[in-house]
Amino acid sequence: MKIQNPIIRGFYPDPSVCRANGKYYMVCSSFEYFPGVPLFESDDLVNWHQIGHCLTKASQVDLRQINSSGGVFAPTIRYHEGRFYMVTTNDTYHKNFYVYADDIYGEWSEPIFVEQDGIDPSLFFEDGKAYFMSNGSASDGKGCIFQCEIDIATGKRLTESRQVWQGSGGRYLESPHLYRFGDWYYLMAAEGGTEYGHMITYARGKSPYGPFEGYAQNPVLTNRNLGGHQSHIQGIGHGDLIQDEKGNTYMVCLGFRIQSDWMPYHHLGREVFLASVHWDEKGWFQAGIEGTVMQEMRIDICAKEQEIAGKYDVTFEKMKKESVRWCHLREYRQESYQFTDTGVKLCGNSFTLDDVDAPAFLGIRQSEFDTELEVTLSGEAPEAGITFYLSEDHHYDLAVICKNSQKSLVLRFRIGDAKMVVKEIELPVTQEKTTLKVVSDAAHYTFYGQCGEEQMELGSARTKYLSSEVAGGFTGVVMGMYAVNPQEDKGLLAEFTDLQWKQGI
Ligand code: 6LW
Repeated sequence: MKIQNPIIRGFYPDPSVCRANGKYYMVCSSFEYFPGVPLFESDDLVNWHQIGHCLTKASQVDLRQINSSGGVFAPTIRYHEGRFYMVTTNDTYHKNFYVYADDIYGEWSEPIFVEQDGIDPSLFFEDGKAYFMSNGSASDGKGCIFQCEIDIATGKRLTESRQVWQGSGGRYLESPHLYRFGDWYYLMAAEGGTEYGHMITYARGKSPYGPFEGYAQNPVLTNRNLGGHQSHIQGIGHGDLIQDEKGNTYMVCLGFRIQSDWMPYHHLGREVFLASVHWDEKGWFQAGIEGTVMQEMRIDICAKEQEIAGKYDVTFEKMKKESVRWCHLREYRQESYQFTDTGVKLCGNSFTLDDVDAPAFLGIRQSEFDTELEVTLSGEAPEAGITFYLSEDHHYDLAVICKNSQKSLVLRFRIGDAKMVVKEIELPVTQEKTTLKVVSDAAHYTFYGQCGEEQMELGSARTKYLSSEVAGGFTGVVMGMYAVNPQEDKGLLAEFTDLQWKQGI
């Protein structure tokens, strides 16, 4: 069938996938956002819906005051003897840990830490043994994959951490996953860095520790040689293999959509792509279309008609049913969010969007370039509004500020060290409600606000200043409703109603 990539759209990087009980489960990295590690379910690998998160309690992951793009890095999900395991790194503290759940819809365990350094940890189970691998540096300073056996009940290392593969020579060897297919063990990894040179490589050997022989045609999957009009999908890498019950093999991986030909910027984050895998008679595999990933691909897969996941309307009514999609910055402070029948009331604290902390922020990922958002804001919060947020240093805010009972409509851009108020308009004292509106395409956000009866265009900003190429980091744009309340006066609330965000219009 023909599928449309990405299969999960918006900021959901570093996918890992497993199969259990006739379904597929996928996890992605989440960095400073809480809850951590979004968890998806699928019947067919093509249509995915989010069912929750793996890290839902502060006791499982400490994200307090971590910089953006710190925190939860690439996770791996595996299913073994009736139990799901999710292993990841809190990069800010350089700690690898896993949590487990017997019921995929239930809560995950407290973290179990493993004393092996590196990022992108992964697990492989065989014959009563649990192998743990992550990336690291060899004694010569070059990247390599380390592996040890652990006691899966306690996380204790049972063997020394051994160097098992040094990759094919690309920089930033990461994302190792070990598999057994037939008589061979396959070690797959990413190289090149999660940028335009990103790629997936692999090697195979006769034992879980190798020695591993690299695939002669590495990289097995990359879009690094496709420029300009050849593909707007770039940065393909960091993948995981999965077999269906018939033994067909597929790969999920990350990639990103650049804005257009010759506009090598991406602001929607790294997203999830699907590619087919084909085996040759010697037991090596190829992936994708001649080793590349395209937006539209014919894949030999038996799936329901694809629902393009990013194309949905976000409304409060819809989000009541899909509340797993909301996210917060670093911490969830329950007292900050009061859901009502028609929307949400936010009680701000003293933190602003510029702080490396936990402002009142209710976010949802932007999943398409073309979007149209409208929301009505009322209440007496000192500052409240919506933000298109990449990091504490890069965000565009459209807000109502209330000072001495005088409300003003404010458009403010934060682009690194440049912080500017682009427009400030006093609102009539009789105006209780303000409609805020943002229209985006691949290149621009345009901001509108209501003053009296009039809806005014306040300004526009390029999307590229919220891209990883400009701002750095590993995240993508999240739209947040937020409030700031310097005196932390609990009576000063911001009420958001009538949210409508059409994506993929
Ligand atoms: C992740 C690494 C990577 O840990 O980016 O794309 C890092 N690959 O494997 C952060 O997502």
